[in-house]
Amino acid sequence: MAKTASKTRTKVRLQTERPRLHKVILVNDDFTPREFVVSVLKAEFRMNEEQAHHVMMTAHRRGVCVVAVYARDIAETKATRATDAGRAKGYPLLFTTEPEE
Ligand code: TYC
Repeated sequence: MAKTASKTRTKVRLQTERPRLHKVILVNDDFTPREFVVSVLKAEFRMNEEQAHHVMMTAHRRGVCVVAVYARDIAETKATRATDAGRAKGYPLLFTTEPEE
């Protein structure tokens, strides 16, 4: 019986890959008051009034705006907290996350 040649190849990774960062994305809607969106951005993402207003207006005009990037668990926690702040007031305010390329 012929012997089957078998070689094990081990791929050596020289560096540990960094975990991908995740974007927090603000989604526009027709109901949440602008000032409330600004207040959530200031409270949850440590923005000043000017930065928060700019991000809110970008989402308002374009439909979405990237708010910030974080490690995945931090991005998800902040998006959930910010979305919950709107829900607590009965607003459909939505923050989502997605991995960076
Ligand atoms: N479009 C809302 C309004 O006119 C304001 C708003 C902006 C809501 C951005 C959500 O992500 C948002 N009241």
